[in-house]
Amino acid sequence: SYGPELPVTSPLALGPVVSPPHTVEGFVKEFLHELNYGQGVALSRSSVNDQYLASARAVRSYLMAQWLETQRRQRETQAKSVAYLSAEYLLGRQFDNALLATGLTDTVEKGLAACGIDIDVVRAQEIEPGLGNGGLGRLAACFVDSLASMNVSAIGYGIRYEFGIFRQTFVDGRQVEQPDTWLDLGSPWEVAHPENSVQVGFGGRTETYTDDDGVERTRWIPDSNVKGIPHNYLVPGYQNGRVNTLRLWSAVATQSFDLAIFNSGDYTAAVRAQTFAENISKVLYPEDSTPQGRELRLQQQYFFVACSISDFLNYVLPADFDITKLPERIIFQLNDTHPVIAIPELMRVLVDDRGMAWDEAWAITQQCFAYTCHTLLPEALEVWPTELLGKLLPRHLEIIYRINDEFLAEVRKTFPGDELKARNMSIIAEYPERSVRMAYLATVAGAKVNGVAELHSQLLRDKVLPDFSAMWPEKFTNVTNGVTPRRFIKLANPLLSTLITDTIGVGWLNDLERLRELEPYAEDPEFRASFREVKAANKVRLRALLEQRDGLVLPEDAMLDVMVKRLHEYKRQLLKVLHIVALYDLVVSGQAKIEDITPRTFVFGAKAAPGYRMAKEIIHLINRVAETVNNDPRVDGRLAVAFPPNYNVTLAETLIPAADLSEQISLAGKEASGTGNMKFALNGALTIGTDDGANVEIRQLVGDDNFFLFGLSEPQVEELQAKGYRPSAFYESNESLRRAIDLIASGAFTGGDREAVGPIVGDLLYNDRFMVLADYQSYIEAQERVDERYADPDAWSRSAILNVARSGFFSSDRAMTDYMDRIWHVSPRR
Ligand code: 8GP
Repeated sequence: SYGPELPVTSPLALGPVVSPPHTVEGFVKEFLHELNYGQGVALSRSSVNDQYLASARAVRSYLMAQWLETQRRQRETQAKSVAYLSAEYLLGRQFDNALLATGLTDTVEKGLAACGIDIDVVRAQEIEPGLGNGGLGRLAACFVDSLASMNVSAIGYGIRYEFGIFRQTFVDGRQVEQPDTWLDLGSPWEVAHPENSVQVGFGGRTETYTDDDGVERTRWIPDSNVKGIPHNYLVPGYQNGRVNTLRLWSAVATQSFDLAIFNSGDYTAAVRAQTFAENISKVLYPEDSTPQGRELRLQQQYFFVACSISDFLNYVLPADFDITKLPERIIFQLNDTHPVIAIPELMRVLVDDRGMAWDEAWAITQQCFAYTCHTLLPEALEVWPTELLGKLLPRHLEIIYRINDEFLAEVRKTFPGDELKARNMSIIAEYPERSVRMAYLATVAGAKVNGVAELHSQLLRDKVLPDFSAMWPEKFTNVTNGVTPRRFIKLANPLLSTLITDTIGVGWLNDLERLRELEPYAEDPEFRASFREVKAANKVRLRALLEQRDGLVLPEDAMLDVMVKRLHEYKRQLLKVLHIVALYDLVVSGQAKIEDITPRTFVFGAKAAPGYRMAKEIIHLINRVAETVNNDPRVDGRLAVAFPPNYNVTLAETLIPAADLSEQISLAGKEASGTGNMKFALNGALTIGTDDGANVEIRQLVGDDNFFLFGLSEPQVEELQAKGYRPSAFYESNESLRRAIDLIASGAFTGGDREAVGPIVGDLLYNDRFMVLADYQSYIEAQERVDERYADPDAWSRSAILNVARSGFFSSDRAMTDYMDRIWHVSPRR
């Protein structure tokens, strides 16, 4: 029940909830109220953290009224909604985003100043919620922002991890992970609703029984339960009055401990249930593209989707909702395979709990899900051993088996006599162990399957799911990723935003194709000069931040060449290292005069999965190269390498606007899309990149002249692989490459220690799965073209401006429009 109908008679209690006035006085009053009555502290005695928490809560009050109104309207219209199911949301800081959405930035700045508080100090106090690993989690955050900003009825569901992505530190150049204690100083942006908690079962067994109508049914009898508590995050649209919900679940025990066992003295046993439960939302799996952590990860996945489905059916939908109409009210978008266990869960709820016939439930389920794949690496496609699944979720395994049986019958009908086809397409794999292929399950059950860039969607159809795309060609579609211009242009790059608005007027922030209107200004010397001033100022801002954050001092007036993304072999940070080492070698061997080298500062940002050995070796090598190059007087600061630890959304927001060159150098066919590539282009960096992921579309849009393409194409990669790739052949035939590798191998960067670089050198020469050596020469030549262009500031600025002007397509608003048209069939509210 949701509060009394009667006898509340006061107009204050009955009227719509009103937000505090949008004035400096209004804010100050709210702020002091939060400080005094929320934090329980006087202004004169308040800490920076008190001030931050009170400011955040005061700003939240403004959103609250809109949030309640958004929900009221949704209950009234019962419009079809999107539920985005994602195990990760890499949100970034909330404070500035909330100020932007509410239009309160100046008001709050003045209000705090009136209280003697510097808003920048308050800003800096916020710890970003790092509830994601990389691209996939950040994409989810961009999408919920766009959905709210486009006035789409949507809800995000996920997990409220107590510890987000680890905090990266370097010790002797090696990555050391520290826990991310983001909740320690309070979490002002969330509203917990324990009264709306949901109970979720695990383990146990199933049994059949005959119901009152004489129908044979199955039920699941779990042997343990966990309670999910919803924490609501407010997702404000950009100055449009809508505030959507991001609902993150945290797990607690159903009874915190067994009092009888506790009294008997066995304390550990008494809290075991509690430990089991609380572990579920304890920590984000710090992996990107390779599934490890087994049982707990599956528990997390089931936990959050079971909570979410129950929440939607039982709380969000009206009590008298006709469940057969479910597809008219909801589409669940599966963000990769992590939430795919939602499919058998919905079947279980419909068939076992709600008594629906199997066929009807299946028809409904097939309309309620759509699946997005974010990878092409085979090792990243999740499979769950049936033994584990059966132990943890016995009923779900039965349901998956039945889905598979019926599906295989269809396959045999479509491809008669082709038993191999049936085996290849089976949701159940038999080797190396019997397991469930989650991507197949999602494809069979989903109304649509999409990749995240044109090339990726094509390869998904041709290479990963060819039999499925032959069987159901219309199921497959593409939606190229996008990024939110609110966070990644307006907030991250206020100077560029002002320049754009001064030039083309307002309105581009939620209609990003309007950036096209900048195109003619690429030819305008005055505009180019202003554009360069913005870039220069952003570099100053970055220098100040890195000095204060990490004690790193960057040289002035150098090209800023940036590679930020997760550390993975396929992304080829090593290729970047080889380029740096080759330049360094030119200088120290006397082959080039130092004055002839374009001054460049190379910036890396990258976390490696803690269990990914080679990735950690590469981090170590980058740090060693940085140390050597930065301290060599012969280089004279003209080449410098900076590797600030703990790259995250907050750092990206200062780093990307300062960049001149964006490194997008994955082996063709391996990067599904990339989204950093889009952020750089939108902020006026030029890309050096392979024909991979969304780079392909960036290049098509910005034009070949404004993009430095290099490397093998995907078909060429395939061809070389088929022919038999021998990296050592490239080593032997390319002097610059050989010298660079030899220099590394000699221990020149590791204090003479050759063993420290052994694994990397050995792998490059004898394995090189991602063809670093094959693309080396082409990369070096492209970098020479970069230097040439950079030597002509007007030519460079022209290209940079055209990058901005022609990248409006990469707004996540456009991506949402594509999802709405091609997959969800929902429209924005008026
Ligand atoms: C990433 C892709 O690597 C990146 O290209 C893409 O831009 C991003 O998703 C958003 O679509 N993929 C993953 O993070 C990923 O696949 N993670 C694990 C589930 C395997």
